[in-house]
Amino acid sequence: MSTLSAVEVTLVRGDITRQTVDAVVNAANSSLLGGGGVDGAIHRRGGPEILAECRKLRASHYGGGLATGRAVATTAGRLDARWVVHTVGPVWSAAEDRSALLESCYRTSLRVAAELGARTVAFPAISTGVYGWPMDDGARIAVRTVLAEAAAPVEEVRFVLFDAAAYDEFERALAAARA
Ligand code: AR6
Repeated sequence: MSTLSAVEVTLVRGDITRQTVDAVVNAANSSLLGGGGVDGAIHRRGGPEILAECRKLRASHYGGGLATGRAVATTAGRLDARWVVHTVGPVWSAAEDRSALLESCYRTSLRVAAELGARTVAFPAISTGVYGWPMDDGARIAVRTVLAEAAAPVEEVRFVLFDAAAYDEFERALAAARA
């Protein structure tokens, strides 16, 4: 069992595409070819270089797309970051517990970022938008997984929350995890 990491976990309310970090995590879909929400914002602000690399990934190792819970990195284009780590969250289901897949998104994205040498990593609240995951549970899984898994060279994990409600849920989850 891992102890609480020395990695600093911070919360910011705002737009993930405005962050200065080494790696920005994208809540993508398995096509890797863009979409709405965070994905749309990252491609819009990051520019066509990101999509060009995603297309290359689809033409090589990821012909069938990126599986749910997995992660892969590309350039960050014009974002103030070195890499975008694309991950595919699970769609929320009331009938089936898909928490392990959401945990896997955070764990695998952290691993990919760490392998690249990232010291600062920004995450959105994966799956809590179009994919319908309840914010309280999504925040709990995000915080718990990052506290357990983040390790050197990562020094800071920053959750970038789009609105006050999301920020409050993450604040609650972080306080509960540290209690
Ligand atoms: N910065 C930070 N957070 C944001 C931003 C932003 N610029 N924009 C939205 N959010 P979503 P998902 C919040 O829908 O649920 C895409 O079409 C948003 O309020 O981006 O994993 C993909 O291509 C929510 O809390 O991702 C996939 O098809 C959270 O980020 C699908 O959506 C995640 O919302 C993925 O759905």
